[in-house]
Amino acid sequence: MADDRSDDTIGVGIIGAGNIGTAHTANLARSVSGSRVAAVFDVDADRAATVAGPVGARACSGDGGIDELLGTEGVDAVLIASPDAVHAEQVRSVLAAERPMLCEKPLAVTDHDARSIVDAEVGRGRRTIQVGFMRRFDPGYTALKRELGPDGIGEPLLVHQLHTNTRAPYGLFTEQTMTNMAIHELDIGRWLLDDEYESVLVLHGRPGPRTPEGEHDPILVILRSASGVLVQIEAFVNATFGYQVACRVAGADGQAAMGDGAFVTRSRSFNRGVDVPELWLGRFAESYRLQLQGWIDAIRTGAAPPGASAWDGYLATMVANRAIEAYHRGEEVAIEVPPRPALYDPID
Ligand code: ISE
Repeated sequence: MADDRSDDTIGVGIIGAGNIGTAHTANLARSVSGSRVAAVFDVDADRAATVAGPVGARACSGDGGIDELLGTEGVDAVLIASPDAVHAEQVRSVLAAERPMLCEKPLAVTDHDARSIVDAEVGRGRRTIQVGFMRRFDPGYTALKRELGPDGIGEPLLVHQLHTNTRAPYGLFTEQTMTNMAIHELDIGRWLLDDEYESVLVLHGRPGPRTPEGEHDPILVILRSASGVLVQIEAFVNATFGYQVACRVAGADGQAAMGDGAFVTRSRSFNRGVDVPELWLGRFAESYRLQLQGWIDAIRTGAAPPGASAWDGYLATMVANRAIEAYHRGEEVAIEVPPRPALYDPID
């Protein structure tokens, strides 16, 4: 039960009962050991109740915002799965309430907000924020990363990343393509290469037929890393055929590619093919579960959060904003990465 303190499980308060909040709730309640869902907040009271009810959690809504959730007994940690625009403000409240948190990407929409979160965490002297870049836990991406380097394909020279969404349910805004969708690619590129970006250029061609006036889709985001690797991202939001993520790295001694994961290839009636998922929840189901398990285990053992840090979240947001600038200016824009605070030094 939500307020049963007789065990040592971590009680999680979920903020946001939409698609991803619902998926995280089910995972924490059923597939992640050492956790339970203590409370669920949503601005829509019915939605909060629908998600909280089946897992025996308290449903919170109403004028107090997330204060009721933060004040609920047994909320030891918080998972932020609300709309992007309110992440920064909620992260600050959870920091003030001194709870460890997993914040869905993006950490914040603006550089200024993301940086102020980093500064607040540094001021507290302890890492308590993890950002939901779940691909870092994906068996496909982790296998791809192992291929890079002297024992695999040699020095990486070029990275091609492909990312499609079936549709844009809340409207298509090119700036949002950067901060909500392509931001996964920006993060995974840095992580794969262990490198920072130095410049970004955004190209667009003829917009697809479902693109609103003044916006662009698909787009190409082209980055150059500090060590000289080119990273090219194809981001297509209204791709209609389904959800797809793929990555190919060309190295000095070979190439490594990662596609859709282990989907079944079906041969029938003189035809061979695979199903394409509609959404990311299926493609990345195992990554979401592993991400949550790692987060909960770290809280239980007092270890630092194992995934993307607030610093990684800040850099992803900062680079997405330089990409927005490059898109509007129609030219290559320099990316300046400030010195990393010692709090985020890698732990061996
Ligand atoms: C969505 O917002 C996500 O966060 C998914 O992880 C991503 O793959 C998708 O393209 C985004 O639209």
